[in-house]
Amino acid sequence: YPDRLNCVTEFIDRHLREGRGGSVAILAPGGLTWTYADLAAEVNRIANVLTRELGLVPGNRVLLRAPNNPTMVAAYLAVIKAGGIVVATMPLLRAKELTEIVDKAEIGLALCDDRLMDELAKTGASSAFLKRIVGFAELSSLAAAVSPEFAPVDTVRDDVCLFGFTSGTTGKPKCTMHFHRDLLAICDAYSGNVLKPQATDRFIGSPPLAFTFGLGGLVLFPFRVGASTVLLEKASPGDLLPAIAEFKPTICFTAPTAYRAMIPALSEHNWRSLRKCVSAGEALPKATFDAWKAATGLELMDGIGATEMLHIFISAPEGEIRPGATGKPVPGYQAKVIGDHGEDLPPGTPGRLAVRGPTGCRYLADDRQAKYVLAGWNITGDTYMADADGYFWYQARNDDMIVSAGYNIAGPEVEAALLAHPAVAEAGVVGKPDPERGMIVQAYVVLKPDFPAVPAMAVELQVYVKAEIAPYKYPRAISFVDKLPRTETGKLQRFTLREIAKA
Ligand code: 3SK
Repeated sequence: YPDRLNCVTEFIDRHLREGRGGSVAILAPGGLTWTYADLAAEVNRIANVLTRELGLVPGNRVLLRAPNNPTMVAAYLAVIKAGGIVVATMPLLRAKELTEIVDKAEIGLALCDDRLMDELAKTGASSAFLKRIVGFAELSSLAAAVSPEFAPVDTVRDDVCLFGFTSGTTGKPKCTMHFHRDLLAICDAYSGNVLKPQATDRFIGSPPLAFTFGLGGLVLFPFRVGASTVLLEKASPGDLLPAIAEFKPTICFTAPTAYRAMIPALSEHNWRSLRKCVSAGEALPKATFDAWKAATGLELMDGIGATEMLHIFISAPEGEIRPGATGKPVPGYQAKVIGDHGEDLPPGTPGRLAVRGPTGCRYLADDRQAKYVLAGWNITGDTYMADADGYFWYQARNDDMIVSAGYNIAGPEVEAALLAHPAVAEAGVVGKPDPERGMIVQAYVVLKPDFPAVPAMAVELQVYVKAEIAPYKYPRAISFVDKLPRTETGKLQRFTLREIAKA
């Protein structure tokens, strides 16, 4: 990429320069449609407000708080175009969590959807940093009064433009920093080589834009190629299928649990516009891959990414998908499996996943940097196995390994076995302290409607798992629950289950 680069020019201005200003960029429920020219004008107006009315100077951090909607996207790109650093936050965060972000990132200005103002106002009252909160209604009226022209601030490719916060599944937030060039790199590496979208594609999906999975899948990948995106404020599995029927998207981004949840209702909606379905954010159980394929004929495109890496770095394009494997390193990235002392492990041996490529981890002022990046390799915290053909097979998060009576048991493998049983809707498996075995395998199971949560069902599941995988891995304890604890992005919170198991 050129040394002087403001990435927003590549996502928007280039389309206008090359005659695509009239192409549709954004659609949303209620009939809203913005062309690239409409989006450019909106971004420019907000950038003018930021720099002229709100005093933004390059390098300032701006917090965004909104559901996935067009103003959120315009504000996002406006902050970057104006040389600022965007810090998008999950809509469900509470004041305490918002304050941690504001204080860590030293944020002085926030733009907030008016419906989500309450919690942020509490943060504003308590934080020494946050000086100004502008609601979207006020932002729109300020924007209406300024020019729709704005020259991008002359940033360089290694200027930071995005802070991505991740609490992962552990609960202690970390702030990752990403450059202008990183936002293009994920489009050109993963999307360009694996997803291969075209300008005629229409994207849809559920991840919040504050999660970089959603930012890439619902904004950057479509805009890199001049395609369109459907933005849904509500995108539970129950909302997604009717939206797919209404907007006729071709590419869907969501988590494995959402694909699984949509299967029973597929026959009630017209989903047949879909060509490609990306599954990430959590490991894809083979049972879900098989069930989606049986129901739709489409092969889910699995991928593993990380907020630290910005987006997906292992996946497989159509035609090269191997069911049960995550895939191969995305072109431009390298991956390997290493042992406890950093030594390369041979194919077939599970170990720690190490990855490097055009994007990588840069935490803001955080000791955990030294643990995440070793000799230039990012250690993602996942246990993987590579096969002789170079495919990578997910085993577990490193801390999801259950050591029971000397056996190493990957919780997700037991979950996958449980999920293959017709009665199981969801499963979470963790270690439970045990005086004899050190740990035992404890499963939390959500049953499908009409299946009884009785002791005989627990026994049936135990017998079933023993027949599916090595018998020593079977869950010695099974609890039936109504739902599993998940992050806002759909990831299973195993640390919460571990706490429950310990109690
Ligand atoms: O796998 C993930 O959790 C992820 C994180 C950030 C961006 C993309 C993905 C798939």
